[in-house]
Amino acid sequence: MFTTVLVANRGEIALRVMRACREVGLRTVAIYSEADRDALHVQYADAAYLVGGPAPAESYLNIERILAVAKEAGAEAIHPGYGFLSENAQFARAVREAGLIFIGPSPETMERVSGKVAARNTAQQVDVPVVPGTLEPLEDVNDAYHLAASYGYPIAIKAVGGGGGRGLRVVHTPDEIKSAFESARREAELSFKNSELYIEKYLTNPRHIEVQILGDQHGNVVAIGERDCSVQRRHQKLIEECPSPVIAPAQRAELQAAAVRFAQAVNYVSAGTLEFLYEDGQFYFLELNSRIQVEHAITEMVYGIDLVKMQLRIAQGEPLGFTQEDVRPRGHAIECRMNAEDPKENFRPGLGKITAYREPTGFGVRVDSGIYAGYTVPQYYDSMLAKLVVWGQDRPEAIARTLRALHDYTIEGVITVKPFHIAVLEHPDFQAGEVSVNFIPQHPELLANLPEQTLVPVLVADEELDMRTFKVEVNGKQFDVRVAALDEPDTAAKPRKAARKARSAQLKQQVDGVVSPLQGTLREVRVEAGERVEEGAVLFIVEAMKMENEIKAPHTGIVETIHFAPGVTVEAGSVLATYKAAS
Ligand code: MV4
Repeated sequence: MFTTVLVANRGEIALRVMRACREVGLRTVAIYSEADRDALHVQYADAAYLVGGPAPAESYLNIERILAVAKEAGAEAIHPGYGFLSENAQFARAVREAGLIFIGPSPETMERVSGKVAARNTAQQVDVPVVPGTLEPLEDVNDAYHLAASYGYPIAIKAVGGGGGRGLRVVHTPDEIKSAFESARREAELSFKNSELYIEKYLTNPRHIEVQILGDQHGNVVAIGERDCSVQRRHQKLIEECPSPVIAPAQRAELQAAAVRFAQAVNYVSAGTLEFLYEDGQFYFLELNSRIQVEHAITEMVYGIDLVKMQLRIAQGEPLGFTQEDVRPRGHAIECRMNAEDPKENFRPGLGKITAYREPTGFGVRVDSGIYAGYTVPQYYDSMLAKLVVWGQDRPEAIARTLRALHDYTIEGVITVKPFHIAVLEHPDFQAGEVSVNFIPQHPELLANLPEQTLVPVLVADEELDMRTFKVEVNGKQFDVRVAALDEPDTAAKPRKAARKARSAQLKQQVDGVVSPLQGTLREVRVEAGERVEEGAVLFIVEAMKMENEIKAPHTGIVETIHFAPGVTVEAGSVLATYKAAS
């Protein structure tokens, strides 16, 4: 039995886990990085501990520090959320060796499913269909030639340690094999420190369908329906729905039975997901994800099961308490991931300060979010800010309600994928349920027709409010109260107010300058004051989310002033340079 849970994560999932803990009477401990001092999960937890610098390696991936905090805070169990350490068998083992409970499957199970070839073998042994392909890693490139000829082109070369599309190469003709094999091998070695490759027949237009499972510590396993996650870009899901519009009850029973056989073969405990490709009415096992997933909430809406609470109960040693016959779907649910990305710029992450924020509400609408008005999105983490999860009696009602909720959703100050979601949900192919993993590339007009999202330029780095913390005593109890001076007539506030007024006056005139569309670190300044620049010339490099972004001259002219030096953090909307007024 445990009474205190450390949540080794951040953002909406940390909050999601803590809410479940509260409901079952568990104390919660948050960890946070230096970039997350103002994050919601820190405010929500019963206790919060700083674990290190902003980089994930220093904080949310810092196993030693996390275990030390767990000990210090009196936590007896750790929930890893998704991402970060959630599928790290070494972490799960270290948690166990520290005498704590890892809320998830055993490290032995995680190791059994992380290798893709081993997982394919397990699937084959328990009669779960896999994509035609090899059941052993390739010896060399000659293997690849022979096997490709026997399966027929196109083929996929994949990394044994792979996932998320890395190390994946599609080969259409024999003369492409050698270079695809070599580059896949290099990428696999770099990404996974495992250069082993295998081959599958490439399915050209599949859907991505996944099955939710739950297993307890007494050998009981149930499957809780499927999710259709076909609307993706660069292997990042954007829209998911439950159930899949193409799976009828008989095939659902087949998929669920296959998932349960697989889970039992690997002694699966806790929540997990089996991923399948689905084409021409057939499903093929890809991999088992040994974590709670981002999109778990649509399954919760349709099946009425709190999956995170089940994870907590299972970790306490409780039996599932229901059987496969008790698992029945009701209605339809859709999730839209609310990412701070520009869909018109290849989904480039665009961060910044949330200037206005209002969540939709009403029947069937759930928002799991990690943000609030006034929050500055840090550049170090995933660009998903929140999830909109909507339930309807049937698919058309769920689509209509999701559209309504999207229109009711205000997020200002950062560019988001909201217009993309609206366009997909209004698209006749989506409404007909006709989607595949190639949906976005197959509909270039969808992105082309989206409205431009522009940020209001901010001339200077946004000044901080005059925040002061007072220690106060109320009814004999001490509190720290953080107070923002917004409109006081006293001495300190006056110049700030004046500065703000001057700035808004400048904004109204619209600045003729070069604006950074995203928050990040200014890496390079390639222009000097007084220089004449041509439209489209790269003037600045801003790094965010480990990606370098070129900031180009919006028009030809003479640059008069450069407002920032390399190395500083600039905000979304910051004017990096201004043009000389045309005379
Ligand atoms: C495939 C495939 C077609 N045939 N394997 C991409 C990431 C990894 N999880 C598996 N992926 C794919 N494997 C065979 N044999 C097509 C994809 C694929 C894909 C899969 C799921 C969701 C989106 C995708 C986008 C492109 C390709």
